Amino acid sequence: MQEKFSQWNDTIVALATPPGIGAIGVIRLSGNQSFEIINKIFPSKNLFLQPANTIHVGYLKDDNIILDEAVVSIFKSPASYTGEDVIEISCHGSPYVQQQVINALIHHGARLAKAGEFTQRAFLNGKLDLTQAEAVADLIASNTTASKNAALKNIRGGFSEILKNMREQLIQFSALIELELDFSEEDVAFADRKKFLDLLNEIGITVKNLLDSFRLGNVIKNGVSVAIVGSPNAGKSTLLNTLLNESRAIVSEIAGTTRDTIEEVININGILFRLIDTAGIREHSADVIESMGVLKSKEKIAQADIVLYLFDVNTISDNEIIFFINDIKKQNRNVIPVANKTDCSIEKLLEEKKEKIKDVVFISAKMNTGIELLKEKLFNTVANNSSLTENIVITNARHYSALKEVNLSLSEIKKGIQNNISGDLLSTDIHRCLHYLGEITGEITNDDMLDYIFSKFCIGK
Ligand SMILES: Nc1nc2c(ncn2[C@@H]2O[C@H](COP(=O)(O)OP(=O)(O)OP(=O)(O)O)[C@@H](O)[C@H]2O)c(=O)[nH]1
Ligand SMILES: [Mg+2]
Repeated sequence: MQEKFSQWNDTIVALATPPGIGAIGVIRLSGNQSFEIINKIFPSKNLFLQPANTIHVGYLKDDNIILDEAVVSIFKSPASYTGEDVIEISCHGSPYVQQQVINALIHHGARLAKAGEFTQRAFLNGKLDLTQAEAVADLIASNTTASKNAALKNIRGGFSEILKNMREQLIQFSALIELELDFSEEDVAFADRKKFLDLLNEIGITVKNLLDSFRLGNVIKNGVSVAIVGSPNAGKSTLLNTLLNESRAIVSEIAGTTRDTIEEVININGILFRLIDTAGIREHSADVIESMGVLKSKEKIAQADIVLYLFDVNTISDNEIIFFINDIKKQNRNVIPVANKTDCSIEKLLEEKKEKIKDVVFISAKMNTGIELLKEKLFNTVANNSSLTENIVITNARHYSALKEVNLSLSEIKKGIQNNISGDLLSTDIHRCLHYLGEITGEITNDDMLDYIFSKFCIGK
């Protein structure tokens, strides 16, 4: 065991907390010489002799000069984040002090860690698989409940567990088929083809669900862009302000107030929505700047995940509304029709609109009515509560593309069985599938890919 954890001769060091002034700063040290190095600057006791997972207060000294008074936590290999001997020094939060301590550690034999190197070592030491390591980066970058939960679930190994099960089941069959090859002259079948097909179908469903979850995964990770569009004066900027609960955009009774697009972010039930207020669209404007704004609005429609088509329910004709909605739908956009200014309309008109415009949401942006319903609608367009809390959601494009390959190779295997192909060809197909599954968890990988993945981490993680 010890052998495995000494594959690097160097000990790495980095600041684990963000650079800058803070209450404390944590410096992390990992490697074979961690204790030797810390002992050189922590004279009050020999930390190597202390039990694992304990903390110690004392002065950090170099050349008899006090650097800081710090708290030192010790973790012994293999029971640490990286699997190596790890020391975490919590010193005072002055960038100057931290730099001095890091310099002293380097002076005594440590080397500055590269981005993600601690986690890379954890992965290479078998402490986590690649999906878990990637989830660590996702967790650090998470900014909503949903993105945090998705990352945490993956760190705990939910996704890895599913992949591991698939791999094990496939390996079992693959072994039986290979056994048949050894007895090829006797024409025996150890692997029950019918059972294998059932298993492939079962795995296929799981893979499909994972692939389908990527759309939601993308939303969780990157947020949803929502363009608020409509005629001038419909109340788009008012709606943006109401949704944000602040006076962000200029509102006026002059048609053509908003010229450039304005983007702001809101969090609805743990999902980020990027709201984009656009210039009101009218086709014939003599104003050059307004026309440019209109062009930009159309561009935003093309880029948005969801289009909120807002109209003044009291002034616009049904034909105009339907024409606009169809126009957006033609661009394959998800559109939510929103009838505004219901505070100055009569009940009968609203009833009529409800009948004619499918799924219309009634609001008054100015009076703040119907806004909760609109938020609910936005949320439901991308997610429902159960899939956010219960299921494993794929948020990583690398996993997604490997799973697509898994899916393809599963179909190949199935086709092969149905066509009664020979055992060795079947075995090749199964190995291809296992290869892609292994790529996701990192069982099959190469240095370039690892360097690429870990370079996206921050220094000190
Ligand atoms: N009565 C009423 N007036 C509203 C409502 N929402 C907006 N208005 C008014 O409508 C006018 C236009 O509002 P804006 O939010 O500037 O409209 P806009 O769609 O952003 O307009 P442009 O930027 O010109 O395209 C302002 O005078 C608002 O106060 C509403 O729900 N009820
Ligand atoms: Mg506006």
